[in-house]
Amino acid sequence: MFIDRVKIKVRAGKGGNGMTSFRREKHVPLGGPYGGDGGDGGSIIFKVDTNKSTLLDLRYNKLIDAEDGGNGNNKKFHGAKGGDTIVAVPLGTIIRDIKNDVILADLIDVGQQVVIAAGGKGGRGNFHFKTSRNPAPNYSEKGEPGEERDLEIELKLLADAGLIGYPSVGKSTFLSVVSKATPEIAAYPFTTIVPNLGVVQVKDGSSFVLADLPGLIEGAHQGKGLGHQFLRHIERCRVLIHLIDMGGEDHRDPVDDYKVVNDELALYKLRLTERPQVVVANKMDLPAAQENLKRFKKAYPDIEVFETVTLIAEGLDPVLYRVAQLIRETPDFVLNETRQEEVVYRFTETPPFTLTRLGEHRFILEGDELNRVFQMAELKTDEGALRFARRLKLMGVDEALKRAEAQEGDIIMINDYQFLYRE
Ligand SMILES: Nc1nc2c(ncn2[C@@H]2O[C@H](COP(=O)(O)OP(=O)(O)OP(=O)(O)O)[C@@H](O)[C@H]2O)c(=O)[nH]1
Ligand SMILES: [Mg+2]
Repeated sequence: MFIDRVKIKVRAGKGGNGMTSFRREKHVPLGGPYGGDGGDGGSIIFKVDTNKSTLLDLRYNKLIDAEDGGNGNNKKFHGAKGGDTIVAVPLGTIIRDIKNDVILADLIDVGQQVVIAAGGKGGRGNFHFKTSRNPAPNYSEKGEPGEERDLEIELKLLADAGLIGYPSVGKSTFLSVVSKATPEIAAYPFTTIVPNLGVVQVKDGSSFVLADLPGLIEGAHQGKGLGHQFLRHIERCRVLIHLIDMGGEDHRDPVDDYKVVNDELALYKLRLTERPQVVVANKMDLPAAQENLKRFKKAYPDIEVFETVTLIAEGLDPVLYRVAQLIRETPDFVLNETRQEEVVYRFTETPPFTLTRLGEHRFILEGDELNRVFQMAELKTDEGALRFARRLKLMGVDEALKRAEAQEGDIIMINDYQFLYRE
């Protein structure tokens, strides 16, 4: 099965909690803070694997997570780092964050890898918080939550050139004779139901990747219009090879076929008709071919037409030279998405918190950054709670509450917790 679009959730590992402990040894009567740091959580990393050609593996994997970091321990022992999870995907995979609608990665290089969700930092142990004013801090940090994202993952094949045309015109035969690829070839339409790729070595020393795509037909035959869903794989091709069955098998008219396929390309949004096309008159061995070609040239006098018999590999070299030349001359087509490599986002454009009044004496505080600070806070000790309060103040929460005219004793909710407001 060829799977080229899936939605999944990824959740990186949480950082381990920092430890609160004190040195207790016979010969050290007043031991200082001695709690170790938590280990960082594991990250989710996407990596190109050239042995993969579809996103099938991801289909059954709705949630991908990574290991949590270990908690810090006594005697300043650090918790273990959580293991990363490596997700292998085919070349040409695009990863989009659904919530923020941004492309996180466009994996277009062999071996390329990108951190898609970063593991949470380990919390710091209490010995980090030792100051001259507070030589024995009775709190430590909890681990930071790992990043969590909903992703849409899409595969767009990376080929320099793509074979297009009506069903049964000989596209797969073409690919099989110019490369080592072995696509299925048969005398019925829609033999090819998944794209095939092959590497073409041109005799001038250059080479390019060629995609054989399922046959295209008029949108009217939608039940059979398999090719349409594969059009987006053409988006990345610089050059199209448009194959025409000049023999007119299946009682079709090659002059018509050519127009119908181009019309279908135009219906698709992404400038497919602007790509240079190499027009190939195939099946020139069939009886009606010469006659049809004459009519074709009359109908399209300005088009350069290459004549081939792909079945016996005749006439192919001139086509390949031309394609290689056009690939060199044609710049990359900029898609309607910005291409970004190796980026990890922290979405700072969202405000650190929002404050909403729920009732006369009740407010709720929400937001990603606020939540992160809350998750890392150690609220069991007074000192820890105080530190949390200070961090909220730094974020501007106190200011916001004042502006919202909160009064002494009002209830402030964060997640499921309730705090009393005191100035
Ligand atoms: N006579 C003749 N037959 C050919 C030639 N090239 C291919 N064929 C035959 O045409 C039929 C279809 O060939 P394919 O290569 O499977 O065609 P396709 O365009 O990939 O077809 P779909 O995948 O179904 O869209 C097969 O029976 C081939 O043997 C040719 O140059 N001359
Ligand atoms: Mg085919």
